[in-house]
Amino acid sequence: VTKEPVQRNSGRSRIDRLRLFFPGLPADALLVTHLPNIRYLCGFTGSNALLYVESLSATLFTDSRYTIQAREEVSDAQISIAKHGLIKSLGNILARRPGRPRLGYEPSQLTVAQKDELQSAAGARIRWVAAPLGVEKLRAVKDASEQVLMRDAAALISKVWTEVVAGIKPGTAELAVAAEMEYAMKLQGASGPSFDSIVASGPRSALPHARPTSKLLKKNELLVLDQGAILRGYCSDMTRTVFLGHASARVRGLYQAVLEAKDTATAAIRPGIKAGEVDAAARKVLQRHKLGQYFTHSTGHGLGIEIHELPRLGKNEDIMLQEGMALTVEPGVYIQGLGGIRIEDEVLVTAKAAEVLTSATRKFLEL
Ligand SMILES: [Mn+2]
Repeated sequence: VTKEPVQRNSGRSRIDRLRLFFPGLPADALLVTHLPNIRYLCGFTGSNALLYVESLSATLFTDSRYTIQAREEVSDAQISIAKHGLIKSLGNILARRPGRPRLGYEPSQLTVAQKDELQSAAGARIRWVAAPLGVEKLRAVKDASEQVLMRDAAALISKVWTEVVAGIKPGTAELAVAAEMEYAMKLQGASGPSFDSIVASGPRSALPHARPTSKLLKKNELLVLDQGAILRGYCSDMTRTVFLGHASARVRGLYQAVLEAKDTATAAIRPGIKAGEVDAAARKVLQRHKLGQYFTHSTGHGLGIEIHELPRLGKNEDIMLQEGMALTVEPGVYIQGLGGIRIEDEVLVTAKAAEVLTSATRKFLEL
């Protein structure tokens, strides 16, 4: 186990930056139950944990399977190994606090059962305060140590893709290509794929989120390959579309239009622009090519510890891009019967523009 120290930004720990949200909620403490948020805040990577953050201290609750691991991984929080359930342990602490503590919680993450259990363990004194997306907002902006991890994960998937694609031949099953891709990721040091790899050939490539099947790749088909790897806890995500055989002028034209949309949206990225404006830039290019109706999803999304994070690059999204955000840019067109084309790069928002992290060729490969 290698310890990834929790990075401090300008002297403030991540937990301290989270505490800055307390007055606005308002809350006296925050209960963090989403494991990626817990990992982000204190470094713990186990599968069972709660993080309780008060204004002067923080406690990670986990179980006895993680005694050693917690000691190795956790910074900025005390560790409590719960003997009779994590919620119960936290409830015992809350029951001893004076007054009626205002407890912030993650409404999209805390289950009704957890809420009920804590309520009964703490003697119904808790004042619940919904605290949506606080940690997620911090996570959207990657600090220097995270930027290194994002670059490395993107470099890994670029290398894996280039190697695996060199061996692709008609007669191979989509599932076999996905298996090759995910095997190669692990050989290169990834802990696994950041989502189930998409390998979609022929008419199936018109399904933006196709699952690979036992369908064999055939000559004269489009092939969409969308995959990412998790390296030291951080996700990558990249899509390329290739053709088996010689593509028609129409298919080449579609490819160039999608590439132009991706490049135009990427060029629009800088701090201060709204996420929706990046989406609009991609959409405008495809509309000019009379392909707007075939672009049926948003232009991209943030990523990091999770494959989908803030911000979303979608229509009318008002969130302002900031230096340090990691984003995908992935326009596509999907035409029933013919197939689909998507080209996806990952970028980091720098002081003035976008740094493209994924490096596999964007030339239209005809294999
Ligand atoms: Mn993506």
